[in-house]
Amino acid sequence: MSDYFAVIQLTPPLDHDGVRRLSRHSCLDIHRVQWLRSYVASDGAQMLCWYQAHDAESVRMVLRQLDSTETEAWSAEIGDDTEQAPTDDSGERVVAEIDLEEPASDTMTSMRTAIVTALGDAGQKVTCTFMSTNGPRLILVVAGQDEAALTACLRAAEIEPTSVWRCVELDPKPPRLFTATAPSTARKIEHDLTSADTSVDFDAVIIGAGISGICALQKLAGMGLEVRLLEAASDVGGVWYWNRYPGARVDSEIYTYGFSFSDELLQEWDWQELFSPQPEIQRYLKHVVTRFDLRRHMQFDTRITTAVFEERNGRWLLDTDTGERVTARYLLAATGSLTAPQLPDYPGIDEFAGQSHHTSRWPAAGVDLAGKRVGVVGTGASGVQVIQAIADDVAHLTVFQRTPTYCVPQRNRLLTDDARRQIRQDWTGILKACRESYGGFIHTFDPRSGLAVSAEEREAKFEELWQTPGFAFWFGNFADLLMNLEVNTHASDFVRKKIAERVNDPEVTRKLLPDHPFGTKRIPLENGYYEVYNRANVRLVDLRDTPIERITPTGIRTSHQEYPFDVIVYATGFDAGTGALTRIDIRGEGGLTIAEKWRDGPKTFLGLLVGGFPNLFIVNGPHNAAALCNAGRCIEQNVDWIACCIETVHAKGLTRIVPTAAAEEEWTEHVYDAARTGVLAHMTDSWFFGANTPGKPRRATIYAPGAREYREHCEDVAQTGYPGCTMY
Ligand code: NA7
Repeated sequence: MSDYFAVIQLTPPLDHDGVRRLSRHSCLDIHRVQWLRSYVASDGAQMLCWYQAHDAESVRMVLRQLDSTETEAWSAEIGDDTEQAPTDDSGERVVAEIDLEEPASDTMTSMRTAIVTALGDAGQKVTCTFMSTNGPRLILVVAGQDEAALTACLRAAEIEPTSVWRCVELDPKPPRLFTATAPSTARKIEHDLTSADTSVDFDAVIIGAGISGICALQKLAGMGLEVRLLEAASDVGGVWYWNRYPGARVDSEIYTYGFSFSDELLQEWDWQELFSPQPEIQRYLKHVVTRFDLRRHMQFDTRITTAVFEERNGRWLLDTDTGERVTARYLLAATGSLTAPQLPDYPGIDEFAGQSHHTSRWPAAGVDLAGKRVGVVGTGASGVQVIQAIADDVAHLTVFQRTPTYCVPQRNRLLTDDARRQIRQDWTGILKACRESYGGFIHTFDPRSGLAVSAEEREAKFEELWQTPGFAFWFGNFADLLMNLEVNTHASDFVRKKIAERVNDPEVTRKLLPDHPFGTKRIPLENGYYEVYNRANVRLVDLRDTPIERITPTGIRTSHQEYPFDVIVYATGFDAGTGALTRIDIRGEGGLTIAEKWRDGPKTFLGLLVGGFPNLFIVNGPHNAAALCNAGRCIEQNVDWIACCIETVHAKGLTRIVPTAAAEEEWTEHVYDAARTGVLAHMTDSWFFGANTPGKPRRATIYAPGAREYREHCEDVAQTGYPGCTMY
């Protein structure tokens, strides 16, 4: 991070509260720009701001976003030869802007020192200097309010200032943005729906206490909104609350996954493993809500059953399964994209007499699998984790596989003190790398084509990636891995070879070898998964050869035979992207439900807004890069954008935002077109295209161009005044 300053001409002049609001404006976060200080001219028409950011362009983008026209942003060196303002300081200042003829920075440094010394000798206390590193320009901030005296002193030192103006240094604490008075809990249903009451219980209600909900709550509450978070579960965690199955573990390098909004949090939380298990992540999330005092905004064991947008009042009316009703101006669905569990529709599924559990509804008390006959249906990311975790404990394990997948080694390890120290030291660079990458991960594509290198080099690269932890083989591979089928085939062959090397029985190997292009289905990360099939107590059933016909009271019957079980584990995934939302009765304008709206596939604007559903924001929903992203990183991007959007609506004195039909159509087509490019055009069956949910239209739920391109689209919309959205 470097320091930047900007001189902003205010049109129209803002009052001090307005400027303070800008100093904490959520749009700053979109570009990771931190406002440090501001000096506002007495006539309110001009201000000097000092920011920290990665580059001047980020600052310029923010300035454009804040409607601050006629602005300049300069990278600057902050002078260290100035005096601190006294603590009882009135904050009154005079700013002198000086355009110098000599751009060389060493000359400027000595000139600045000379000017500061001369002014000091003349009794002027320079509190701060900004020396532009892009041009011959110096800005001096001097305590007091005497413009004429400062000008005279400068002239005495043979310096002619370009302009001198009186100002006050503002304390950046923002006033409250919103004014709803929140009840301490949701209310029993009591509203008279026919009343014209436009008040709301809360500025915003968030559905879900997973990482999206916690992130959104921290952000919106920090902006001064009255926020209530409602969660069906009994505690925080979202997927990390529900996915308690043995072996559940994150697939992101954990230090890239946690929240980035607090340096203190980064410093004080010690991650234990490179890829944390579920309990550790849930502990972290509990720590975060306690640490930032967020629990007081949360209500658990409360499922929102109905959400109706009242057009007349411009508010969301929410009913819960506990018989309560709350109203809110904004509704944030932090419901997750892989959270609506899906059981297979096999006949007899309710007749099984033993225990059966979906991986994402695993009993909190655990399930004793020791010495049991266990069947696992499904070999996606969850199935792979549970299979490799339990194979040792159970008496016998039968895996029912419908489609073989490419798994790559996770290479998990314990994090040492040294590793944690290094991560903290590199933190800014790590975040930047994730921000610039395709999937928000630490891995970035090799810019070369897989065809631009020799076969030996390609193989060596594959081997290097294979040895690297995490998704390196997927998202650190050749740039055209997902665009060029020939490159992809080389990678697919490499992984198939690796699988074959690890499995002893050729017939089992045959069943395990995938035939779709690598990376067109979610790649599970594994720790010893393939070796499981060399065990005497493990058997693999290929459902393409012998499909399941029914679940019986004692087990699973395929077209070939019946398999008896004590426990059946359904690792059969989720109604992805849309399921969490369509399972709630959400009604927008004209009473249309979101399930009806999305009958032929999701339609969204940026995957964040939905036409006909004003003030509904979706975090990590369909058509949003977050689903195929390092969730922590992309969710923060989503939340920052939403916060900026809400704040912009509010700053305009308006209360509603909804995308236009044309903008929604355009984004939706863009998402679908993008999913038809490269190897994804094969549309391999998976949740990426809703193919795992019977009866669901085969439409992309993911945003194929990736997190970086997605972010750029979102930023572009915000910077250009939200074209495609109606604010009213
Ligand atoms: P996934 O990745 O959707 O995997 C589900 C698995 O279950 C997959 O192997 C499916 O086979 C299989 N499946 C689904 N329905 C059936 C039926 N009816 N019969 C047999 N097998 C079935 O879900 P996960 O929970 O593993 O992972 C979801 C995400 O969570 C993952 O992407 C990560 O982001 C975290 P298929 O391949 O469809 O033939």
